[in-house]
Amino acid sequence: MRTALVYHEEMTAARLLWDDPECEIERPERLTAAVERLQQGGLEQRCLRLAAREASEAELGLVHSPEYVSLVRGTQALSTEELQALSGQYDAVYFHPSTFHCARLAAGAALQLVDAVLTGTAHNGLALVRPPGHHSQRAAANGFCVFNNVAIAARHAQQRHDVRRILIVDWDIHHGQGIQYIFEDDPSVLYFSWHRYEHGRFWPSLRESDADAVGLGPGRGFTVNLPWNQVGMGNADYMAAFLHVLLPVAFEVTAWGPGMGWWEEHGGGVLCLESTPPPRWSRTEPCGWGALSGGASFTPVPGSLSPVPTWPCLQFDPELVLISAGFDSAIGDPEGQMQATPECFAHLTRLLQVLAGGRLCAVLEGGYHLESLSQSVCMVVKALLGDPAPPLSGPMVPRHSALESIQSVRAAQAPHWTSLGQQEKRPSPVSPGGPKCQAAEAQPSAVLSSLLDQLSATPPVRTAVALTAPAAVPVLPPDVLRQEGSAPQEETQAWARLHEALTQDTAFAALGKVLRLLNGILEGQVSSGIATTPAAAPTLEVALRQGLSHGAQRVFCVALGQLDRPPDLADDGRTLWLNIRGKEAAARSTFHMSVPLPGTTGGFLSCILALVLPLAYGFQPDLVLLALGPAHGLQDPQAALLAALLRGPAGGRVLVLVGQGSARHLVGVLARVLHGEPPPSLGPFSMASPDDLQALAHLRGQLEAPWEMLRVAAPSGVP
Ligand code: Q9C
Ligand code: ZN
Repeated sequence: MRTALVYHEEMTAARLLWDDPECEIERPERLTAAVERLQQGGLEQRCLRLAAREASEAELGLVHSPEYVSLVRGTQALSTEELQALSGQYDAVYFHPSTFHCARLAAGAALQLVDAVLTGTAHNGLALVRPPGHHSQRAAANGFCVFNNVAIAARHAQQRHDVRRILIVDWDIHHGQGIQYIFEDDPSVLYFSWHRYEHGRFWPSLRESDADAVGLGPGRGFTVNLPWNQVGMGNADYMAAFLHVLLPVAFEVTAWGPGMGWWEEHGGGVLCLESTPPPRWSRTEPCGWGALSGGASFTPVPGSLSPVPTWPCLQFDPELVLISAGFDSAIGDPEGQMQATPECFAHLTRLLQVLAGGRLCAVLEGGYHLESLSQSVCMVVKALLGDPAPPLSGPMVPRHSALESIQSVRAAQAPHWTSLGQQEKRPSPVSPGGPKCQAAEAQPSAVLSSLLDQLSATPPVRTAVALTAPAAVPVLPPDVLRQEGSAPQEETQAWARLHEALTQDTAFAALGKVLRLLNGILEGQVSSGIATTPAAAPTLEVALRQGLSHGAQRVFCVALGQLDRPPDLADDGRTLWLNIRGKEAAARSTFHMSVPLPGTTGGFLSCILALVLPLAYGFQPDLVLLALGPAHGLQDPQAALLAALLRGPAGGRVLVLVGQGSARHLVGVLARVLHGEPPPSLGPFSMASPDDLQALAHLRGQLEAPWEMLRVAAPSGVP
């Protein structure tokens, strides 16, 4: 992955020239600390370094009024007293003689990043800038922000690169009301923000920061606000917000965009709406859930009923993802007062990397605790570079208040997004033992120092592939290791005794290679691997037992196709077994469940986001085994998405077993995503079927007491 890092030292010039406790946290050291840490961690050197340029006044004019731009230009010549007087006209703003230059560099850095990514010079990147941008409005500075860097970059991408659908993810802890105002009636930009809100008591204390602000006119549903009503939100809360709110919508928006005809779920059916972008909604009769499945191409007639409206150009990917990357949402920050640890930002980045073909541009916003900010920035850059993300620490139990927020935003957005539209049944009560204790307040200093070691601890080999049949050599990325060696003969023999099938020649040879690969993963020499085998079921069992006896505390087994859990395997909480296949959804125990493979792309996504990943992140495994057994039924892009996302929960330690009968092409596809490349698009969108959703709802009902990451609403009973 080529990752751009855009920066310019001159952005450290602006600083506060008078006493103002409100503004003093926005200091030049924010940038120097982050850059220094990137250098110390050897990360800066791995990036494509780009010096920021100034945005032109025409580019600033994509978002700001000419009068406002001239006003800011004029601040270059003002005295300190005049600067202070002007600053006082805005909320939480200071000007410095270098502010105009810095703010033009900040906007220019965002533009350069977008240009690099959209021309293919880089795959993704980060712009380290000040002043920040997301509070700034058409004709007003606000909250340390002068020009709206991310909004300008979004408009530029649309005008200069012909990109239409853009997702902006604002994980800064303040509401980027500036971005919201700029795009609130525009369905070509989906704006997601979470923010400290405390029922409106926290700055900027706006009514329109609440969950029921969903956008205006044609932009309804394209503003998604997730207000946090308590401080102390942590890793579990942030991950739940992405899995249960942002990603379902992000995957769905990519399917329905300007230029393509518009569809809206209504009372269990689908309405065909005006085509692009609709000046007003014109409604027709519902045509049923199946309306978006099937293969025929179709030209929408606004206001008409459409029989089989699957669209040949409907792709799952948005064309570009911009992150308003503020780190005042991280632990230790005086503004946010939240608990999320720096590695959480690697996981959030990883989740977004499966969108838009990996075209991800992060632009710094806030972040005022220098150590927390620097480590979080490093985590994002590591994730952008494709390195495995360190596992999340702390109990993965979302807070009650977080679940209330998630529930309210899902309810507010349900009319606009089919994947949030299915009303949840009453959430099940808290577990019999009483509510699990919430994450104890972690000490920022302890968390931040222990994390330092993890920055350098990356296995020397990222991906290794062990093949059985030399004839079946797939196309592999150049730096993927082709592993030829095997485990010692005696070790392989000992395990082969477990099953008759493993003593047979090719199965035995494959087992030796699998054991060698697995040992490499467990010992930290290799991050992830793929092995082919003619005997998937017994080989999976051996890999599992070997993992458990060689240091893994918990192993998550995701078994696709005909792969049953070994009956004599202890159900002691060290193995979580999820089978994806067959007819029925069943939780046989807390650690053994099965779900049918959904027949639609929408159903498949729901299965991953609402079931597989919440279980995986809740279990906190140190090894993931993904096995594609006989009749697994997965298409290559589905397998790739699953593998890409399963790199998250166990520090990148994933072993994929591919049974014989799967095309060799699949091995190449999997190797690329395990290596950090974005998965290919899932293809045409088709909505989840009622049966698929029913199966998920059934499992959620049975499992959300022990697996609280499955919850999308606060439990009834005890708060
Ligand atoms: N007394 C960014 O993080 N604080 N801006 C106001 C009210 C202003 C934050 C406190 C915080 C601005 C980009
Ligand atoms: Zn902020």
